[in-house]
Amino acid sequence: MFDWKQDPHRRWNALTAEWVLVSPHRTQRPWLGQVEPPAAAVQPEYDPECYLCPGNARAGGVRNPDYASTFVFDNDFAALRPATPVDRFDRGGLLIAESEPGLCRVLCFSPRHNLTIANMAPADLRTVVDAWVEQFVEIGAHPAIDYVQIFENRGAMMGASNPHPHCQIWSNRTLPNEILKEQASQAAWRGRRGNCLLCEYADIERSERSRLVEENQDFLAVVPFWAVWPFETMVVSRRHLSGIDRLSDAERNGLADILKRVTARYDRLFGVSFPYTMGFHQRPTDGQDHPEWHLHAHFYPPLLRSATVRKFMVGYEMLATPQRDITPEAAAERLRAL
Ligand code: H2U
Ligand code: ZN
Repeated sequence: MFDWKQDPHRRWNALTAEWVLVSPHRTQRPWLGQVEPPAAAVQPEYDPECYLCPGNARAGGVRNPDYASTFVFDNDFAALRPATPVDRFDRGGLLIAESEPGLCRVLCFSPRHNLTIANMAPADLRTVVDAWVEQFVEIGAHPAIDYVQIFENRGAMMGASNPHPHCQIWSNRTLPNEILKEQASQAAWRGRRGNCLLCEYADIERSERSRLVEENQDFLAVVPFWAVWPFETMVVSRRHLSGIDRLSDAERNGLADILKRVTARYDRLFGVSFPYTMGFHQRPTDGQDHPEWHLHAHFYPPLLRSATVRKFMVGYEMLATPQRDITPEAAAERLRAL
């Protein structure tokens, strides 16, 4: 008989319409590969060298104000610029390029250089949620901007250039690849079933419970059935809403609460300030209603079996299909146990 806990199988990602290969029996294999250096020692509250700390000068020479809460500024090395003229290039339908206007910002979560989401007071984290909403609304209202991507790269292993807790906001004229995939799946589901894909998914997860990591009145956090990264999680709103701007006052607190709980569990997993890339997925800001969209956040942490052994997306995964060893259910169980 087939054993879903042991035998190789593939799982369908209903959000991106892609498969992931699951090979649980491989968790036994030995590791002689790369070991990451241990994470940097405890950070100070204020670092005179940090370009995000209050009062310090940034790379371009601008000095940060002596801010006391959140702080937003236009990225000094922005990947996208608002004034980019519209242009298009097409050579035989094979060489296609388009100019891409957009806007990039950096948002510091607090003046404290060492205060991560996992350790923030709920009221301060709520202020960060408010800032996310404000940025989403303000940037999304720009007629040339159809998508606002809010994301946090946490930890040197994820390429974060600075340990000072902050996120980035990249926004642009067209829909990014991941958004296009999720948009297509959610719209198709709504067209076929007249219902929301993630509402139905959340119902299944809440009744099965095997992949549930955290839950409060407004949100749940699961290791998705189709997770690729070993300890990947998805935070989903319980109510059907298309974006963070539709959160009620209580739900904003609920979001702060679940993010703190999830990141605190991550930190406890391997006893380090856990690295990850996190970001929100929500409706495009193209002026349409987008009832198919259901607000959620993805956490993609790179760590595999300890603070120093990471998963590499290479080989078969680059050339064929992503693969994981530990099952999502086993990962959820480990995160729940902490
Ligand atoms: P990470 O989130 O990957 O750490 O990147 C931080 C961003 O901060 C990065 O996009 C910007 C970089 O361009 N930055 C500034 O805008 N000003 C600076 O003085 C240094 C870094
Ligand atoms: Zn700092």
